[in-house]
Amino acid sequence: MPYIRWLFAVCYLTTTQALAQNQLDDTSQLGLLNAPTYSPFLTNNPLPNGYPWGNRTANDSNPYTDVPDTNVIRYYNFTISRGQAAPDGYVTNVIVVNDQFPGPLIEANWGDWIEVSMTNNISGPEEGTALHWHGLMQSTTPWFDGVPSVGQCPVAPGASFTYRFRADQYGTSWYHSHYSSQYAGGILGPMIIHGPSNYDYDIDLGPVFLQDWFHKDYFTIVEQLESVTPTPNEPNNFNISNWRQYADSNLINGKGNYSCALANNSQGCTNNAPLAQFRFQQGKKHRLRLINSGAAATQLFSIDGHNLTVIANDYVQLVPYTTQHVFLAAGQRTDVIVEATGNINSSYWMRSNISVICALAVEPSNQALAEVFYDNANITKQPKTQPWYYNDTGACSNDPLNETVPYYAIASTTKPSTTITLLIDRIINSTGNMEWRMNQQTFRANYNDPLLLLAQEQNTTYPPESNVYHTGSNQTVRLIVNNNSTSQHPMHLHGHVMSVLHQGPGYWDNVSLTNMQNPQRRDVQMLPPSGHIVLQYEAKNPGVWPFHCHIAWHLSQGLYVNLMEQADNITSMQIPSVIPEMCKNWNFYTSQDVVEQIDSGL
Ligand SMILES: *[C@@H]1O[C@H](CO)[C@@H](O)[C@H](O)[C@H]1NC(C)=O
Ligand SMILES: *[C@@H]1O[C@H](CO)[C@@H](O)[C@H](O)[C@H]1NC(C)=O
Ligand SMILES: *[C@@H]1O[C@H](CO)[C@@H](O)[C@H](O)[C@H]1NC(C)=O
Ligand SMILES: *[C@@H]1O[C@H](CO)[C@@H](O)[C@H](O)[C@H]1NC(C)=O
Ligand SMILES: *[C@@H]1O[C@H](CO)[C@@H](O)[C@H](O)[C@H]1NC(C)=O
Ligand SMILES: *[C@@H]1O[C@H](CO)[C@@H](O)[C@H](O)[C@H]1NC(C)=O
Ligand SMILES: *[C@@H]1O[C@H](CO)[C@@H](O)[C@H](O)[C@H]1NC(C)=O
Ligand SMILES: *[C@@H]1O[C@H](CO)[C@@H](O)[C@H](O)[C@H]1NC(C)=O
Ligand SMILES: *[C@@H]1O[C@H](CO)[C@@H](O)[C@H](O)[C@H]1NC(C)=O
Ligand SMILES: *[C@@H]1O[C@H](CO)[C@@H](O)[C@H](O)[C@H]1NC(C)=O
Ligand SMILES: *[C@@H]1O[C@H](CO)[C@@H](O)[C@H](O)[C@H]1NC(C)=O
Ligand SMILES: *[C@@H]1O[C@H](CO)[C@@H](O)[C@H](O)[C@H]1NC(C)=O
Ligand SMILES: [Cu+2]
Repeated sequence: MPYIRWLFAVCYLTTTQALAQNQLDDTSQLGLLNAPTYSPFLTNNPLPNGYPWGNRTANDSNPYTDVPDTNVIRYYNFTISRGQAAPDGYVTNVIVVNDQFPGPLIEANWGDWIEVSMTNNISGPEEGTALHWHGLMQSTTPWFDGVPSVGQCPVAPGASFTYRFRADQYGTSWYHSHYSSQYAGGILGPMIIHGPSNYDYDIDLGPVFLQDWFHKDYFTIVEQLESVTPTPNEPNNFNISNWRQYADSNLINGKGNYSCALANNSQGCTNNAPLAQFRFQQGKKHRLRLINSGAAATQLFSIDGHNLTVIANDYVQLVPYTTQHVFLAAGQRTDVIVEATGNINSSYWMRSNISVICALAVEPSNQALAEVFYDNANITKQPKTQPWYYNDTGACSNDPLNETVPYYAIASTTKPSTTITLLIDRIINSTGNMEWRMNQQTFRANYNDPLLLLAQEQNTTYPPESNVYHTGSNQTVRLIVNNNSTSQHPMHLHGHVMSVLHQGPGYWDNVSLTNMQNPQRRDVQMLPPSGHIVLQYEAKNPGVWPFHCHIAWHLSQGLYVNLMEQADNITSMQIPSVIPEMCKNWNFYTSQDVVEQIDSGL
């Protein structure tokens, strides 16, 4: 395997002459002025009240229990393979879907089913893979949540696999690979699910990916993160360079700029690569669907001279509020409405900055720019606008909980059926490797033996590194997460929306709760450095559900637990035969080839 990797690197070095920004199939119009705009599919019949979701509204239809039956399936074919691209002008090796970076859009109406047939064509070297559909509930289909060792085995090299799941939430999200830190290499794409709106707007400009970008391929980064301390007599030194991976640049819709002078080897590097562009129509209200698809960094988004009206966080619609900056952690989404109040000939900078107080990034390439052109603007001239003032205090946390109010109110109970307290820390273990832990235990996936299949066979006893917490038949689960580290952690729960009952510095005081009559809900919530969050969720979705940090490198190093929910009900579920078949396939593959599982696996 190392030999094949080396060969691959040599081929790469000899073929990097005169490469354009993107060596991939550039049929995607994401980030171009002629990008499409979006609206609900109105073709399926009948259309009660004119919409596929009938008379459901954002304010009086429960988004978790009242999913419409549209009887429509949206089909997609994905092929995953290696390629090369230069999103910021610097040529890197990538792994992508359908030769596109970012990958193709998945689009559906609320209540549709989505069927994605994917083929793993990753070769030179080969790797397993799996795709996760971020933020969906996967109620009755936990095996299609896309997490190896949990609901499925990895999809083996050369194999195909079909995911079939419900568009059971509406709003903005994305899909990404959930195999090691593979998504940082490019396996990701947008997901738009149309549903009722809480705000009138004119033009849906669609996905706006915000993403830190690394020139080293993800595998090299993970190898370095997994390396041992060079000096064994220097315990507790978390600051050695291999453990501090700096983002090389920052991208908006897969495009950015890197200063080639910073590169050790600037061969194949182009300065001033094209930036993403957006078209505004004067006087119109534009919807932008912001998605932080990065591996690590948090993003501070703004548009010069324009207010942002925030209408949703993750898949949760909010009581709209106006701001000039939006802060997104890895995995989070924010939908904003921007009214084009400028002159018809004008242009403005869109900005997304990585706060270097919150993340490791190379300056000044940590500041992503994109161009916003009004109707009659001269598109050969760059904007000349100034940023909004922002005092970066490095709080590294989401907006105050009292200021983000869900549009559809759901009260939380002060008496959950059970409470689980999780303490996050990191250590250097006895062999000199760094490990992230939850309650003193780091996580490691067993690709060959998914927990859901074991649970169905009534095996509920696993090795400690599976990090399984059983919530049994409890209906409401509270998670208290205390952070004994100076890093922030965007915590993501699969298969549920989380009510965020408190956040703040230090460990939780076991008392304070915010806005219990209608607390903020999200599927990723930032845990502040040396702080805490208190989360609560309804445990009515039988399955095994990952709860983890969405910083790819932290997850790689074990910051992950599994929550096994309603285990008694898992035994009676009809798991489709493709799940055990894919495991047979994977087991056969691993009996022939040694899989280099150098990290937690997820
Ligand atoms: C929505 O329509 C259904 C029938 O299609 C009806 O039962 C329900 O009362 C309606 N709800 C509202 C709020 O109009
Ligand atoms: C829900 O929103 C609609 C339109 O946005 C509005 O007409 C209606 O009065 C609202 N209903 C409630 C209960 O607030
Ligand atoms: C997916 O590929 C199959 C087999 O080539 C083809 O029949 C089908 O039409 C494709 N579906 C889509 C949505 O492109
Ligand atoms: C932004 O919003 C504030 C408060 O609502 C308002 O006073 C200001 O005029 C707005 N600015 C722009 C550029 O729209
Ligand atoms: C647009 O800008 C370019 C470069 O600054 C200039 O050469 C061109 O004349 C401008 N076009 C118009 C229509 O003003
Ligand atoms: C920025 O915020 C910090 C903390 O709130 C404050 O101490 C500092 O004075 C502020 N700086 C400016 C320039 O406003
Ligand atoms: C939220 O709480 C902060 C103090 O923690 C306060 O300054 C702010 O005014 C509150 N905002 C709202 C909308 O209540
Ligand atoms: C230390 O951590 C590394 C990386 O997770 C792991 O490979 C190694 O087995 C661990 N060592 C011990 C003694 O547990
Ligand atoms: C349950 O599964 C685990 C993990 O594969 C295995 O180690 C254990 O032996 C199994 N227990 C039983 C009773 O089969
Ligand atoms: C509720 O969850 C706790 C773990 O948090 C577990 O020990 C207990 O057995 C569960 N109760 C039921 C009734 O399943
Ligand atoms: C938090 O970490 C420090 C060392 O970094 C340690 O001394 C302390 O015991 C930890 N606290 C808890 C509650 O584990
Ligand atoms: C779990 O199974 C029990 C007993 O069959 C049933 O009453 C309950 O509704 C099921 N719960 C869920 C969430 O499916
Ligand atoms: Cu983390």
